[in-house]
Parts: sequence; structure tokens; C-alpha cells
Amino acid sequence: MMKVKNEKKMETILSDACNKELDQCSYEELYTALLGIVEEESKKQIMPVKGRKLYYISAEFLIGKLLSNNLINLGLYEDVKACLEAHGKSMAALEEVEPEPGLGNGGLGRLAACFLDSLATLKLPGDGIGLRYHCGLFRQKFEHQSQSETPDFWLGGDEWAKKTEKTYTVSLAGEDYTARLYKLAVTGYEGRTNYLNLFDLDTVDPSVIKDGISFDKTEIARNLTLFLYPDDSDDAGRLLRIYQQYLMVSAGAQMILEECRERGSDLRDLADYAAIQINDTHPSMVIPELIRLLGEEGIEFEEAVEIVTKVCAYTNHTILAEALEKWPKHYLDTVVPQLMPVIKKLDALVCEKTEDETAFIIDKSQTVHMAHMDIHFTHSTNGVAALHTEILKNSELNQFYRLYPERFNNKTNGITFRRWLLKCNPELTELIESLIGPGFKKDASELEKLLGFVDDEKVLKRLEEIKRDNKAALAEWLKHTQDVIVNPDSIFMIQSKRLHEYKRQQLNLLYLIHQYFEIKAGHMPKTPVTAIFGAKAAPAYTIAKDIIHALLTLSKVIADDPEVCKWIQIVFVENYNVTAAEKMIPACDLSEQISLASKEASGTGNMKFMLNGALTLGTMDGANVEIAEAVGQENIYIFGQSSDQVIRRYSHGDYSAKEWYETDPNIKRAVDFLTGEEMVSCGCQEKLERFKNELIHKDWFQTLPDFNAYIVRKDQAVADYAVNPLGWTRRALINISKAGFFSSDRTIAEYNDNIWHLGE
Ligand code: 26Q
Repeated sequence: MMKVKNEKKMETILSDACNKELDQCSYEELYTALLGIVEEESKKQIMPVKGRKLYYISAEFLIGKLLSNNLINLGLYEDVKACLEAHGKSMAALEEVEPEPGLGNGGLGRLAACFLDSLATLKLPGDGIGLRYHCGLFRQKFEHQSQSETPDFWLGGDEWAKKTEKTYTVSLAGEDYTARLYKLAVTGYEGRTNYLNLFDLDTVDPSVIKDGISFDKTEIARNLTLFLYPDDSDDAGRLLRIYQQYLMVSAGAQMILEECRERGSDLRDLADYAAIQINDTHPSMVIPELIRLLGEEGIEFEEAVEIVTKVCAYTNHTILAEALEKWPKHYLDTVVPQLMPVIKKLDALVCEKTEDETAFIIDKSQTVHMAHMDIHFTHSTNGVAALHTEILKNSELNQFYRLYPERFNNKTNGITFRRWLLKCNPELTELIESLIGPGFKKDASELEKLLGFVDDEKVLKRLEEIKRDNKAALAEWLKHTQDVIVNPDSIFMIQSKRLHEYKRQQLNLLYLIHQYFEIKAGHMPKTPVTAIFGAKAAPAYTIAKDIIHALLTLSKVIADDPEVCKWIQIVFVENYNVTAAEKMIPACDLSEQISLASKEASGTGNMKFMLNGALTLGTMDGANVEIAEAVGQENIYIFGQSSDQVIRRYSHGDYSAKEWYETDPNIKRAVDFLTGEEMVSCGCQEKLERFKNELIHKDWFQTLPDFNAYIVRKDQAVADYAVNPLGWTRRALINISKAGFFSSDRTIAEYNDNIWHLGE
């Protein structure tokens, strides 16, 4: 096929692919045809691999819908759009046909997807390795103001990931299973084509799913890749997680060794052919697995350790102790007995190196610490934002930092501007291009040129109009998908991210209750506010689900109150995912990034909102710190305790939520409201009480000390927005112009320069 240049040709190509006139084609037929066209076009971008190639191993790749993104990256989007429109069809309706693959939970999985886009765009040889979950993450439903979970059958029909004939044998609990490779083309923007390699078992069978998302967790052959992270609140669930992880790393390691051999490696020189990035601890077993496989090829243990350490690097995404994976040794004895001799020998090497028991791989209670293995046996450990890396070095992982100071480095996260600007905000993209030309699409630092327009009233007016259009579009989408009507002339404040106590959706909730009382007392906000949430809670995380319940109940209480509903509306978007994010982010005025300082490793939503012209209301945490540095204090709303204060408060162990509750009347009033008559008559008393008790007696993530500071800053933001709209838009433009640093192209270039050295 010729490189498609114009609409006429696209018309012919598309109708040929559909085998009929476009007017007669259904959207499904057009989708299938375009899938084929993208596949053909992407093959033209395949480039030979020279030198080192990256393998990014991750249990999650939250890739989002692919059609539009691929068309943009291949330079076909405008042609296809014009062609469809000439036949009375729309791109938006076409996009509806595509199911969104739920192959990730949140930040870590979306980061992996952004990285694949940037690797291919920068023409770097780099593939992903992951699992082909049949139902991915659950679909979220709200019933009686509570979350319930149902399976999301996203597979079936035409798929981007193509089944191949390649299979690898993987031994799980002493039995052999056949892992099959599926390949999904990753098209770079004017770049090269790389692949996301996903493994699966042919025997997996969705009919074992029973009620909701429950299933028999012991039938490995039939359930292994059914869901992303099956509920790990019981033994069977945790074991299944290990089965999943080993399938991924063993098949992945075999594939890597095979590819490198084909390219001429004798395996002793593996580091000249491969770089492996371990995305959090979920793929950590790739280390002992590679050592084991090299052993089978006759390479001695010590040499194998040296090779693998040179090849592998590890990224840490969290300082929450409960998320750092550690497994009872007997789990591993059961699932991967073949790895245990290797892991024990690695632990013995560590014992020779240090007497510090907190750095051992296998501790006294026979627990295996995956992160410890990563740090000892890779050549690089990185955090994902400057503050996060400092905390790793100085406290959380300090014992390792002292052993290997040269291994620790920071790589501040980034996002791909193709999806999070070009694709999701075409109007803003067009405005930017009209002002500074198209260079920013490949070199995001060019956005700084927008600083020349911050006092240009015409530009600001246009930017204001674009935000208003995006808010109207979100309002339309909310009406259509969530059955709610919102006012696009209110201020849109959005908090969308996984639900976790440290991310503190509950702080936002307490603010909204506070406002409720203020309005009742006749103190109206300066403008009506629409508080929008999007969040899924882990199925077994009770308090997280209680917070969702409290928010949905409050939303109803307010909607039913004629006085208050004129001023506040709460919208909790059901089943938040990448597709929803693409509608919400361009429509946001105020981006809520309110984690407890020190707990959010980086955040990447914060970058997406900023790029789309929202101002941030946040704590000095994760990448918010770098955003604040970039835009300046006058262009961001910062509040709350510093990470140092938080860490000190934890180490003194003297935080008492109850004291704050009892001594601060504002706090008491808001917290008591949770189980007051209005809420209880609308919601579930047991859940509301449980949540209130958690706040008063635990509040592990210190919501209450930041409450008053949050109210002050947020009220200030609402007032600024209402009183000086053009001033607000001016600050939004400054945020956009400073977003260049947060492009994942920059992040990937840094990984490459400092860790991977690809193609060399
Ligand atoms: C661990 C053990 C058992 C079961 C599940 C898990 C588990 C699952 C998912 C642990 C962690 C995750 C996901 C973590 C994650 O998404 N972290 C986010 O990574 C982003 C990209 O670096 C950061 O921006 C966020 O700050 C961080 O929260």
C-alpha cells in the first residue's frame, strides 16, 4: 500500500478494505478495516535492531484505546477523519466501537504505556513484556451508592494483539504449561514500530467466573490470566499472583534469550544485546529466572549473576510498606521450586556482603523480599520523582543506598503528549500550533515559547473559550454515559486516581461537607462548584470502598437539597478508565493532587491536568514539587504539611486524630456529619460509621491536620477563578508552557542516556 497522503486516496483504501461503499459500512466494519490499515502501515516503520535493545517488563500496561492514537502517530488521523465526515460519520462514534483494554490499575500501568509510545517515537529499540489478561481490571458499578465489581470482557472481536505461533514452556508448581505469545504493534509518532509482547495460556476459560468477579482460584490452567491482580486478600489469591508473575517472567526471559541469540549473542555478552527494566517488584523473579536459564546453558552461577546485574535495572514506584512485595518462602517453594536454589544462593551472597539483616533477601521469618533482590542484583535503582528518590535514599532504602550509592538515581515520570494533548485536546493543540508551530509535538520544551503570549488578551480569550468548549463536551459525555446534568459555567475541580487513603479523597469529601455547612449558614462560594471524582477501589479494600460510599451518599444528600444544590454538585464517574480520563482532563479547571506529603511517589495525572491548562491544588508531594518549581508559587495552590513534618510525625508516633477531632470545631462538625441524620437516611449506617471511626481513631494518612489549610487554599482558588477569570487563564497558559519537562520523551531520553544506552 502507498503511504496515504490525502482524503481521496484514503477513501479508496478504506472502501477497498471494507469491500463496499463507505456509505454502506457500519462503524464495526470501518473499525476492522482501519485495524488492518494500521497494521500494514505500522509494518513500514519496523526498523532493524542494532546493539542493545530494551525489554520493559511490567505486570501492567494501561494502553487505552489504540485506534485514534495509532492513526495520529502514523500521520493518518486527519485523512481518516475527513473521509468519515464526508460520509456523514464521526471519529467519536467510531471510537465507541473499540473496547478499552483494562490491562492496568493506574499510574504504574499508564506510565508503562506512555514509555512505550516515547520509545517508539524516539526511534529507540524497546519492547514491552506483559500478560494478556482476559478481563483485565474489573468494571466498576455503583449500586446503592456502593462499588460493586463485574468482569470486563474486553477481548473478542478484532484485536490489536495478534496471536503468534510462538510458545514457551513454563513450569508452575512442577507442571508444564504452554505460554503463547501475542504481539501488539506500538507505533511511534513519526517514529519506529516496536512491540508489546503479551503472554497467555490457550486453556484459560472465562466460564469459570461465577458471581461478580469470583472464580475458583486453584484451577491454574483455566484461570491464570483471567484478571489483573486477582484479589490478594487470601492465600489462593496471593499464590495466583505468583503464578501470573512467573508465567510472565519465565516466558519473557526465554524470549529475550532467544532473540539475543538470533542476533548473535553467546549469552556471556548478553549485556551488549539486552537491557531489562523491572517495573516495580512484580517482575522481580526475572532475575533468578535468567540466572537459572543461563545456568542451563553452562554459565557458572557467579558469572550469570554478573551478567544479569549488568542487564537489569529496577524502578521503585512506592514507599508504602504494604505495597513492597514480600512473599512467605513456602509460597515460592510451592510455585517456583526451580528458583529457590538460585534465590538462596543470592541471599548467601548478600550475607557475605553485609551484616545488616534488614538488607537480606530472606529474613528471619522466612519471608522473601523482592525489592531487596532487585537492589542487590541490578545495576540501577530509580525513584520516579526527585522527592521520592530522596526519600528512598535517605530513609526508606537508606541501608541499600549506603551499600550502593552509585546505583541510586532519579527519573522523574512523564506522560506522552500524543495521547494527553494531541489526541485528547485537539482544539488546544491547534491553538498552540497556530502560535508556535508544530515543533512542540516532538520537542515538548518548545512549549516555553507560549510564554510570549501570556499577556496577549486575544490568545487568553481563545484559551478560555477552548476550556469552555471542553467543559461543555464533558457535560455532554456525562449526560450520555452517567445520566447527570452538570453546569459548564461552574468551576470544575477534578480528583481522579485510584482510591487510596493516602491519596486522601476523604480530605476533599470533608471540604465538601464543610461547604455544605457554610452554604446553610448563608456563606456562599464565589461561584458554583462541580466536584468530579473518578476512582476504583481494590475489591478487598474496605475503607476505600467506604469512602466511595460516603462520597456517593453526600452527592445525593446535596442533590436533594434545594438550597445547597445550586452551589455544589458532586459527580462520581462510574468505571473511571483511560477513555474517561481523556474526556475529563481537558475540561478541568482545578486539579486536585492532595496526597499526604511523602506518600505519592510521583503522580502523573498532575502532569496531564497541567498540560491541559488546569491549575493544581496540591501538597508538596511527588512530582507536585517539581511542578511548583517549574511554574512558580503564584501559579499553583500549595498547602499542608511538608514531607519532613509528616515523616517526623510518623517517627515520633505521636499523631492522635482524636485530639484534632476534639479540639477543632470545624473538623468535628464535618466528621460528625458523616453519621448525621442527612447522610444516614440516604446511605448505609454501618459503612458511614466504620469510616467515621477510622478517621477519628486511626487516620493513618493524617487527613485532619491538613484540613484547615486545605479549606483556605481551595476557597482562595475558587475566589480567584470567579473574580479574575482572565488572570486565571493567564496562569493556566503559564502552566501549559512549563509542562514540557513532564513529557515522557524527556524521561525516556534520560533512562536511555543514564541506564540503557540502547542501540549502542
Ligand atoms: C502489590 C502487592 C500485592 C498486590 C498488589 C500490589 C500492587 C499493585 C499495583 C502494588 C502496586 C501497584 C501499583 C502502583 C502504582 O500504580 N504506583 C504509582 O506509580 C506511578 C508511576 O510511577 C506514580 O506516579 C504514582 O505516584 C504511584 O502511586
